[in-house]
Amino acid sequence: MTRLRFATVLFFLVLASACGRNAPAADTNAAPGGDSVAPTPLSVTVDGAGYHPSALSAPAGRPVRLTVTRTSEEGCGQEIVFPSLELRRDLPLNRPVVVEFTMPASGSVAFACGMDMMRGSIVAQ
Ligand SMILES: [Cu+2]
Repeated sequence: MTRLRFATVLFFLVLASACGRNAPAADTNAAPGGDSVAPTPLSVTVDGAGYHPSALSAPAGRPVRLTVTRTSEEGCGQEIVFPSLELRRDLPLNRPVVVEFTMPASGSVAFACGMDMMRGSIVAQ
């Protein structure tokens, strides 16, 4: 009989430990470690008159998330070109297009329409 009682106690002990999983929840709000940097959000619109604004700035050497929206059928803003980045994007009317890149350590990132008539730039600072 003592053997059975021992087995019963053991059974409940196992059961209790199996249920004892109230460990603190994983910290999902932990800040990302290291040097990951959130991109600088910038936005520009383009219409028949050009880019608005045409002069922007962003921290040197840091990532940029530039949203470009063409708001007019006038002009030739259907395409935006970033010569120094060898980057080219089509701009559908009223549809924001996101361009992500890293700012140079100094100088600026220029952008223009496909024919290099309308121009703008982002200065690294
Ligand atoms: Cu043009």
